[in-house]
Amino acid sequence: MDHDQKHGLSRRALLGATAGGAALAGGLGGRLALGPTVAGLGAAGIATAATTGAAQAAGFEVAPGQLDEYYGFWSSGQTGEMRILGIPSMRELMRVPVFNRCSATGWGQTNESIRIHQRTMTEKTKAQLAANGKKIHDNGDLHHVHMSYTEGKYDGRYLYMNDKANTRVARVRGDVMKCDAILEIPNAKGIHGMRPQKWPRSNYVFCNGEDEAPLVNDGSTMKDVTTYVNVFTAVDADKWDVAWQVLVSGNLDNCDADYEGKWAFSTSYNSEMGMTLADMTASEMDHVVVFNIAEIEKAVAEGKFEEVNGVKVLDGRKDANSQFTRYIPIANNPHGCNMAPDKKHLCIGGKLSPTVTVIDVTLLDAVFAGADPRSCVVAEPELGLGPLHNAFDGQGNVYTSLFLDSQVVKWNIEKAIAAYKGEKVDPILDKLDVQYQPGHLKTSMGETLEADGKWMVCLCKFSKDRFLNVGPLKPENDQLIDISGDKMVVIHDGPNFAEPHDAIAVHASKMTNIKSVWDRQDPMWAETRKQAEADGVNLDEYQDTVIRDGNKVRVYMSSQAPQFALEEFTVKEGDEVTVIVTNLDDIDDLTHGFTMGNHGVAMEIGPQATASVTFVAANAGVYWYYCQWFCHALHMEMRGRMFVEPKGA
Ligand code: K7E
Ligand code: CUA
Ligand code: CA
Repeated sequence: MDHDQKHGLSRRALLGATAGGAALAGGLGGRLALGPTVAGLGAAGIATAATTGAAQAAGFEVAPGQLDEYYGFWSSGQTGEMRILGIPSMRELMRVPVFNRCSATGWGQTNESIRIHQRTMTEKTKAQLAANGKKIHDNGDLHHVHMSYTEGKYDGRYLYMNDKANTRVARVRGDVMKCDAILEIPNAKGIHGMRPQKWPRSNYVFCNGEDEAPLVNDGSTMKDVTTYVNVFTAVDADKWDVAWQVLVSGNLDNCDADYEGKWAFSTSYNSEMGMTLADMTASEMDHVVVFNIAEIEKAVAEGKFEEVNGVKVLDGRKDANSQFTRYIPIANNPHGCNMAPDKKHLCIGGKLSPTVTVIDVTLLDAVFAGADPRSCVVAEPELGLGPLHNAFDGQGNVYTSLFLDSQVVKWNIEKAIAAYKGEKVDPILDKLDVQYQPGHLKTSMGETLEADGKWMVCLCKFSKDRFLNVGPLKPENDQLIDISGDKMVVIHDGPNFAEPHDAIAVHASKMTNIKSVWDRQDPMWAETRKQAEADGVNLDEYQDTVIRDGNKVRVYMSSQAPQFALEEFTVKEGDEVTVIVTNLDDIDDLTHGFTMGNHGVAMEIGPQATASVTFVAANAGVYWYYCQWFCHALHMEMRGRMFVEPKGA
């Protein structure tokens, strides 16, 4: 296989970076009690640099101490988090909680994370949550992760993701890999397909509402489906608010955007507006909706919208005959929607049809001018059973997952176009068995103008016999595939917990702004800082202050390995206690934690970070708190006592 050769150069470049990183760790290690161990690791890292040849012979394997060439950003489906894997090693590097409650980091429990959850929460949702004794939804169904773009290329600023379960989208910062914004989308139901704008930059994040419901969903109409609508939403990616919405005919499944900033596209599997499986699959044709961004922006600027729940809504349904949308007929129940990096071709997975429909987006102006909507279809190759998603190598080829055939098919766009014109050419170049039932597949940099055709990850829905049996619930199987040659080759099976739908592979060179230590002034805890100032506490210095404010108690304690500034504090039964911990350590990888025993309270405090958590001290007694992040040889000793005095004492 020519793979090793092809990857050799960049791998060596990466090794250089590793050696530098190891030297740095060794230097910092001296400041830790655990210094010798860290320094030892550093030496091992340098040693591997000499064994490059052996590592390359091992193919995809990234030897201990070496770094991956790509960051893989993975969705986790119903787990609700974003994951970071290395490609090609397929090692899991990090989990970033977003819609889920995280036991390790306190996400969903710290005041900082609850504020992010609540900032855009509607009053209705707040009331519904309160009725259930909750402050936030702590589950999500995160299908799609995409990175922000500048001129069709990844820019490393943000990752965007959807929550189908609770109709939300969220944003993760590219510098600290923490979620900094969640948005509950009004009017729409079940955000599924989601993509950032690619050109000129990601000003919008486009979001598909999958589920049909009355626009004013207050119980006044429920079973009359003629009152149901579906909503396409453009989120302002900078303000993190809804910019505008367009009502559409039929539901919305997956979406993508072009490389010119002119269009957005959504597949619809329920143009029938059916409420049963039989009704949803009744028609011969469904459609792809094309959104005309310029026309929509013009109408919004001219005030030609209706305001619904504080959002600017335009009517792009078929009957409205607007210039906002066009409906391109596609064989029944399409699914994937992927824009090729040739800037020209949009590929639609047929799902129930064995075809992928290729739309030439340069022909869409004519369609908006009145041409037959199907006139933009330039190819429709028959590829196999259950085509779902498409990925690209930047060389004119497409990789399509075949869910029912459990295969990936590699085919050529130009050949498919020639065949559509009647020429006798077979567009199919290769077929590969995968294990089993693939959904999304992702090529390295494949959703950008820098598609490089090196690797593909195929996210299989089933793993059956591929791993040791772990009970009725099996892992999924994310398979690494070498696409650098003519033939696709499965290189690695990657078990993964429920349930990655989608992923992107971003070259490590794009992630230049990742930090190892927080800025003291980070906006994440700006509000906590304000409270501290009001309390006369300086969060940049040693803190051991307890402030009583009626029955509210604020406990400020800084942490420096291996000690909390406070080794004890006293509150009264029934007090609402807020513990604010600032980690004054500024060493790479020196995270502390704060766990309050028997109170269901735990959080992460990264180097130079502040985190806070609020709970009620309900029962009198002695409670130990401790640092749950192994930070020092005396980490076990990093603990203290909370005394809860009986009421009236
Ligand atoms: Cu096909 Cu939600 Cu992208 Cu799953 S979707 S596979
Ligand atoms: Cu601090 Cu463990
Ligand atoms: Ca249908």
